Order: sequence, then structure tokens, then C-alpha cells
Amino acid sequence: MSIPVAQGPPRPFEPEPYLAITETQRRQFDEDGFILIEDALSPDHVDRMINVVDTLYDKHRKAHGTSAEDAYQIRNALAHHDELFALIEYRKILPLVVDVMGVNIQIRTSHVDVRPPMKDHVEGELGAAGGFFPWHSDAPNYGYPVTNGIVPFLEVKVGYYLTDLTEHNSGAICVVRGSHLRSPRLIHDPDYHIDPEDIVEVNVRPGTAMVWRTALWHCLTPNLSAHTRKCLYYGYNHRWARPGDYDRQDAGLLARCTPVQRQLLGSNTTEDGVVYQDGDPAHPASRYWRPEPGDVPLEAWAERQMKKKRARDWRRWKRRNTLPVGAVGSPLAVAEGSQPADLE
Ligand SMILES: O=C(O)CCC(=O)C(=O)O
Repeated sequence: MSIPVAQGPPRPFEPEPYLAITETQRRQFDEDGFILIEDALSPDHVDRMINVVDTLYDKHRKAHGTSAEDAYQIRNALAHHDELFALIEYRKILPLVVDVMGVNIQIRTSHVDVRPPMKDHVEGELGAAGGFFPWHSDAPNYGYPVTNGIVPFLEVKVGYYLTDLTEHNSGAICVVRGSHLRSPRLIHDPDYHIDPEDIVEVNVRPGTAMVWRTALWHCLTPNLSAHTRKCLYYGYNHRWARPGDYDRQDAGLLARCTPVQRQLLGSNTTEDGVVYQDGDPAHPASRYWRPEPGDVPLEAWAERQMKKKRARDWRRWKRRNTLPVGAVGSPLAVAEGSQPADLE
């Protein structure tokens, strides 16, 4: 038998607004504009996703008669396969997305990208205007608004990398560290030179995910490796903004969704349309702007996740701070600066 020993309040009772993101990740996300999550997908999950991508790619090639050397992209990918659909609410990543975007979100875009080896590629400047994949940030036509010289934080993308990108020039995405904090006009300024020190070639192993601000300037290295590069992207924006790949998802797909899935697919949980505040026809409001109860089921989901996280933290704390009956004194002498986890 053991008794819990009182040793200051456990972390679960301290204010902790985040479901999953750590302080370091949060800082990196704000300053650099991206974070990498290694092994986000297990090897088995990666294999399944590669199969899905290959099936779609083959189908596309047969339908369009394209060659095995052509790059391929499919948008609104979530509607093309259950496995692609399932990733919209992937349990390891959605908490991070909610941590940075909040709960009033939807999918803005989802895409599969395939880039075979580029046999005849002529080496040029990375991301050059007019090249095969110029530097850009994601934005609708006419651009996102620019406030105080920069694009406000309006959306996040999650990249899932399915093939090995650890080699230089294997088709990996490159990002300019911190570029979300620069004027988007500079990308198109021929006199502006990106400091090579700021360029990060995302050389990652299969299964790695990148959560990034899409205002970050990005381009691709050519794929000069011997294997085809395959990856997936899921973009999330706010429900009060419009989606990018769809206006309204297919009714059959929406009918099969859980409330959270429906929200992520940009729909309210019941018929869309305006509501009248206090029943007053003079005060119509879109439910994307003023959600009705139940329109944002991610809120209740996030509360449940937070409760589970606190319970987990509490159990961990109890494990570390429990002494056998009869033991005297403080259970753990935690050296200043070290975390209790170091002592496990
Ligand atoms: O990695 C890719 O193939 C494309 C990345 C990109 O440009 C994007 O997601 O906007």
C-alpha cells in the first residue's frame, strides 16, 4: 500500500491551455513558422497511405494517359479515399492544429502530391521565378490581406511525408525560416535575395509530419533521387473564411460524417443557413460567424481531450510522488532546472 505525498500542486492543476504543443514547439512555430513531428505516422500507416497514393496515381495516369515521369497532384483528396479522409482528424496531429488555430476551424484544402525523379532536370537556382517550382506562400487570388507589412496568421498546413526525403535534392519542400514575418511582396522582388542561412530543406524520414504556417515562403528541390516522392497536405483555416478546394462537400459524404468530421468538412451539424439573433429578423447571422450550439463540436472534443490530458498528468504525478507507507520525508529531490521526467 502507498500513500500520496503532498509536494506542491501537481501540474494538472496549473493553468495549461494547450492540448499537445510544448513551449518549445510553440516558440518555434511562432518564430520559425513550422514544427516537425517525427514518426507522426507509423511505418504501417505510411505503407497504407503509399498504397492509396499509388492507386490514385495509377488511376489518374490511365484516365489521362500521362507518363510515369509527370508530377501529379489531386485536390480535395479527402473525398477520394477513406484513409485520406481519416487523416483530417488524425489523433496525433489534430490536437496540435487546435492548439495553434483554436476550435472554430475547417479543412481549407487537402492534397496528394507525387513527384517522380526528374531525369532531364537542368540545375537552376532553387525556387527561381519561372522555374519548375518557384518560391511562394499559399494565398487565394488577390492575396491574403497584409497587416503591418505581413500576412496575419490565417491558416496552417500539415504535411505528411511518406517517402524518404533525407537526401539533398530528393524533391523535399524547402521553407524560409521566419519568412511568415516578412512582407509577402519581397518574394516577387527580383532584387531581394533570400539568405541561404534561412533556407531549410525539409530532409525527413517517412512518417514525419510538418505543421506550418502557409504564409511561410516555400518551394521544392528538384527530385534528382532514384525514387518517387509522395506526400500529403491538409490545410486548416477558420470556419468564417471560405474553404479552398470545395464550396460544399458531397451530400453523401456529409451524411456519413460524425459531428466533428462534418465541422471539419466546412458544414454545420444541421442545415446551414442564417439564424436570427433573439428571433429578430433585423439581426440575421451566419452560423459560421455566430455558431449555434452544436455547430462547433470540436469545442467539446477539445474539452474531453484536455480532461484526459489532465488525468494523465495527474496519474503521472501521483506515480512520481508516492512513497510507501511509513517512509519519511520528501519523495523526490528534484534538482533545480531538471524535470521530474528525468528521474523516471
Ligand atoms: O510539397 C509539395 O509538393 C507542395 C507544397 C506546396 O507548395 C503547398 O502545399 O502549397
